[in-house]
Amino acid sequence: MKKMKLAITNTQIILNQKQNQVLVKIAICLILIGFTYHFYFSSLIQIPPVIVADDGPKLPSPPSLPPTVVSLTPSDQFPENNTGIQQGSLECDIFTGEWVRDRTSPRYTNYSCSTIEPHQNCMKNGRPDSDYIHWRWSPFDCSLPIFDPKMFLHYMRNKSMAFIGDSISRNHVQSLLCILSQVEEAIEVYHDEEYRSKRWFFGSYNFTLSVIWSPFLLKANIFEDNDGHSSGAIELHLDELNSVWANEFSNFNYIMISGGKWFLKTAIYYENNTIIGCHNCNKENLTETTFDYAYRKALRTALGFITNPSHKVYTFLRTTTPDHFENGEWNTGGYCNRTAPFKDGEVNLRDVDMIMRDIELEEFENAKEFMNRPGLRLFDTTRLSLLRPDGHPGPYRGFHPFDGKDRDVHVQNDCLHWCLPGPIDSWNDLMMSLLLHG
Ligand SMILES: *[C@@H]1O[C@H](CO)[C@@H](O)[C@H](O)[C@H]1NC(C)=O
Ligand SMILES: *[C@@H]1O[C@H](CO)[C@@H](O)[C@H](O)[C@H]1NC(C)=O
Ligand SMILES: *[C@@H]1O[C@H](CO)[C@@H](O)[C@H](O)[C@H]1NC(C)=O
Ligand SMILES: *[C@@H]1O[C@H](CO)[C@@H](O)[C@H](O)[C@H]1NC(C)=O
Ligand SMILES: *[C@@H]1O[C@H](CO)[C@@H](O)[C@H](O)[C@H]1NC(C)=O
Ligand SMILES: *[C@@H]1O[C@H](CO)[C@@H](O)[C@H](O)[C@H]1NC(C)=O
Ligand SMILES: CC(=O)N[C@H]1CO[C@H](CO)[C@@H](O)[C@@H]1O
Repeated sequence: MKKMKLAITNTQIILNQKQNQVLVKIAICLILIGFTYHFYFSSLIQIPPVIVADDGPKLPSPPSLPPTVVSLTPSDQFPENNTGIQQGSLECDIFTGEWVRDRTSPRYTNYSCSTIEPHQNCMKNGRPDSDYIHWRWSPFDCSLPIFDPKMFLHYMRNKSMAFIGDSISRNHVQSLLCILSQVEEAIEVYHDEEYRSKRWFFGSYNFTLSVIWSPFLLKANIFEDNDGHSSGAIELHLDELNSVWANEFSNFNYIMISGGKWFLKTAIYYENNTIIGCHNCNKENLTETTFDYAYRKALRTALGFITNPSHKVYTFLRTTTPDHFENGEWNTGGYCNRTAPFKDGEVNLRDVDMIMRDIELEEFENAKEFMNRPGLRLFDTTRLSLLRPDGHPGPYRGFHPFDGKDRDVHVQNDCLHWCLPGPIDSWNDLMMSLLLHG
């Protein structure tokens, strides 16, 4: 079979260039941008450099952080094994495998789950094919049980879990909510003004689930209005965390954090409150700095905080999510109309995703080395996601996009987020497996 490769195109997927009005409107809800509203919190809450909470600990400066030996008393142990659920070690690398046919009906539908956000509700939006729903991730060397919502909620009794990242994190949480709704309908107890951060409560289990929008994990000033129109480069503080999640960090038992595509944007980089460079600015007096520097620094700052011995939050670090735009990018007519998964070897990671994942792996290993306790896990979904070009909304991010229109009319495609139900549901199988066999 002929090797199919996704076009390796410009790594600058997200451009902050001024678009004409129409494109700007289209771009609002979009894709790589996720949500492009004014960054409400970080511009209001200024945190002093390095210190996150008023009474919080100083950020260590990895990688020179010395391995601090602390012995945990039993009550300090991770909360993962106080449920009586049998735990064991993973039998294999669950992230290496293939997508296999799954003829059982999907775990939820647009009927059974009422909380699917419109842009990911492909069924309701009229996507004509449904084959993409009938696959499940299967590791080569061991079996991966299907996520058991009852067991998960039992496990999470009296606990709190947060997903911290960009709109892909919200995509993941939605999948989890839909699956859990088979057992209990969560009550939404909080949302921010822009509906980017939300919190739900499962009353019968005293379980709190949050999603916190923090696409950089760092303190960032984002100058975009409600129409997604940028009036200036993002100001990114590479050595300061976004206080929205950092101040609340110790209230969580589990977190899933991730970085990603936002780091490709035009941004001015700060360290110690001083400009140290700029990505994509083309300004003479600013040193052009590549995004990988900022990405590495961001993960190092975040992981340095997380692995601080005074913290004991079980943490998943999710690797980057590849998109599947073909014959163009999100803003240049790219689309994703495949209807079946790739097989291993049929597709290669693009440069930008490879660079990001390599940084994630290196910083993860680096952080793990300095942490002398369990509770930091790599959630390495990059490659298994790469194999699913068929799982994106494409034009069906909108409601019946072609109704009353010529099929050739240009419709904005989303080849980054995932349809619900869809491939991202398997991420929960993987998460459960890691929780049980951590
Ligand atoms: C669910 O999707 C189907 C099309 O697959 C559509 O006919 C129906 O109206 C949708 N229902 C809801 C409640 O979204
Ligand atoms: C949950 O908390 C309640 C009240 O503190 C306690 O009675 C119960 O044993 C706890 N359950 C678990 C599984 O920790
Ligand atoms: C709910 O869980 C919290 C810990 O997250 C605990 O402090 C509280 O007592 C629990 N409440 C009940 C009613 O079990
Ligand atoms: C950070 O800046 C302050 C002055 O603003 C300076 O005193 C301090 O030495 C700087 N720290 C580092 C690590 O560069
Ligand atoms: C760069 O030059 C512009 C225009 O001269 C000026 O406004 C800005 O403050 C300069 N930035 C730095 C970091 O020197
Ligand atoms: C995808 O779209 C392209 C361009 O419109 C078309 O040539 C191709 O046949 C389509 N593929 C599928 C599987 O529909
Ligand atoms: C890893 C670990 O400590 N697992 C234990 C969790 O709790 C069950 C029941 O108490 C034990 O059997 C496991 O050994």
